[in-house]
Amino acid sequence: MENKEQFVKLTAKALLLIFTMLLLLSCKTKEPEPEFLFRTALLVNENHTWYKAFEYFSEIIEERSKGRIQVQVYPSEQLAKEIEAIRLIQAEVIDMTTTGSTLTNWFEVATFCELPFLMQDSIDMQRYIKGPIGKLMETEMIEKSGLRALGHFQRGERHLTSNRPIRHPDDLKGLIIRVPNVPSFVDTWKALGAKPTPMAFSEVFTSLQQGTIEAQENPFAMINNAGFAEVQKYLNLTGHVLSWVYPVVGEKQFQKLPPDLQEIFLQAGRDMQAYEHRLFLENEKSVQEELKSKGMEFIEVDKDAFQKKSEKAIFESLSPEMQEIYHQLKAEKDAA
Ligand code: CS2
Repeated sequence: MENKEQFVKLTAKALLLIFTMLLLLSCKTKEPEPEFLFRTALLVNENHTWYKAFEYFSEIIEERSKGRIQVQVYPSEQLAKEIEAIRLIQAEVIDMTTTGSTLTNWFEVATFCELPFLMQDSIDMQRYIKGPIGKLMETEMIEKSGLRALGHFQRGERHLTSNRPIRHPDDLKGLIIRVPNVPSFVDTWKALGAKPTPMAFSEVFTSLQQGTIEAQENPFAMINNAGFAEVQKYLNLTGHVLSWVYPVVGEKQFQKLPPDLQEIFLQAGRDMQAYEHRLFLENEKSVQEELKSKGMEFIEVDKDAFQKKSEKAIFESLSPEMQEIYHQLKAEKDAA
């Protein structure tokens, strides 16, 4: 008798459990599934302005498309490293990322968005982005790499970090420095006397910690974001590159959107750019102090010596066609 009662109780419990699970499942299926899902691989972590900008993009696009488009953002190269991300977007496995001069591996003209010693200030940069070179970059990007630029993110100057102070190129002798997978970066640091090693961004921290590399170079924001102050003592103010990156979407994926959603997508891209720029300017105000408070020592360097020693190698690394563009850009700059 007792057994029978227990059996009934247990069956009732089991039925209740099954009922609840079915209810949950049915609730879940009632949530509208997005018609279009865009997966984004970023190299920075959640605290960086690029990540925050993509979060914003995701919010506004979901709202404006009334849930038809959803954007998922994965930080810290969790989904893919930069080069891999580009290939995965081309294969339509993922859909969005940020990239810049790494695209030189697909089309040469991309080198100009991050060529050492080319741009001096944001005025130079804006002139290039909006001028013929920027237009050419965006068309080549679609044709040669299957990516569409949704705007651009302006970056701060790149500086060298290390565990011994570097004031002059002579101090670089044999220094193993990580550079992104960008040919002009390799040529520049070779000419300066260091040993450049191309490596994905997410591997840099551990490699510095383990001593397989001794130095790296990036803007203040990235140095701070990646926690390099924990493994690097000196921030040598080389300011050797001023650059921008593009938030991009796979062109094939973009073309699958109906015209009304394409419009929403492009407008959200423009809004994301403006949003990121505000965050970038805010962050630039405090980031140097933050790095100092984390123990980094800022070192003034002989910038001219760096430029003079690498200029020729940088120019010679360009194909004749790109050398022609280089001259045009310099002439434009002098005329401005
Ligand atoms: C980053 C990149 O990997 C890095 O150091 O700063 O954004 C780098 O500038 C790129 O590879 C650009 O395409």
